[in-house]
Amino acid sequence: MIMRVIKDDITALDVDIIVNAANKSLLGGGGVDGAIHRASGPKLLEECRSLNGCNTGESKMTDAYNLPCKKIIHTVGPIYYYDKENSKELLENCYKSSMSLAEEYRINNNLEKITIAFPCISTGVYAYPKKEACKIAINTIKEINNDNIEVIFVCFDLENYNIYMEELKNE
Ligand code: AR6
Repeated sequence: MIMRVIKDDITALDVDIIVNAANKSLLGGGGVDGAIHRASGPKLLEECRSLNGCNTGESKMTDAYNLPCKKIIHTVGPIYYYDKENSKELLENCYKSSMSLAEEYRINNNLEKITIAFPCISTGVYAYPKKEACKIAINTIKEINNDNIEVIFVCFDLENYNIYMEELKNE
């Protein structure tokens, strides 16, 4: 299981799949979602409109249009103060459902290995405590233990980057 962390803008990455921290409408928003829609272009919104939204913890895949990556997986993280005691399971489900879609993509395209890049889901507007969210991300990916998918955690802010560096040191 390869996991690593970088500090970067996820829209710039030339990987197989990037994950978007979207909302249930899948029709765009602020934060990483806004950045992805701006960089990908209007065709992304058009495709997203056809998906009829997405439940919290679930994921849907689209093309990447003007982005350098090949596909985008849109997942909906929990809203920490709204989803409350279900937040942990819902955040785990985001990583699980995204990894399932990524594995399906890998198999359908006869690829030996792929790389997926995750943002720090729910740790912005949705206010999930960063350290807890980081532990959930790492542990969920570790449990899935898929050697054919390289996972990159993409941190935009220095605080998340330092947390991930610290947590991954112990892996
Ligand atoms: N690349 C990588 N990470 C980024 C980027 C970027 N370009 N921009 C921000 N981040 P947020 P959420 C980081 O708020 O908490 C949207 O409006 C950011 O520093 O984007 O899941 C959606 O439409 C933070 O660590 O997502 C939803 O309504 C992380 O991405 C809502 O926000 C997540 O922050 C989702 O909230």
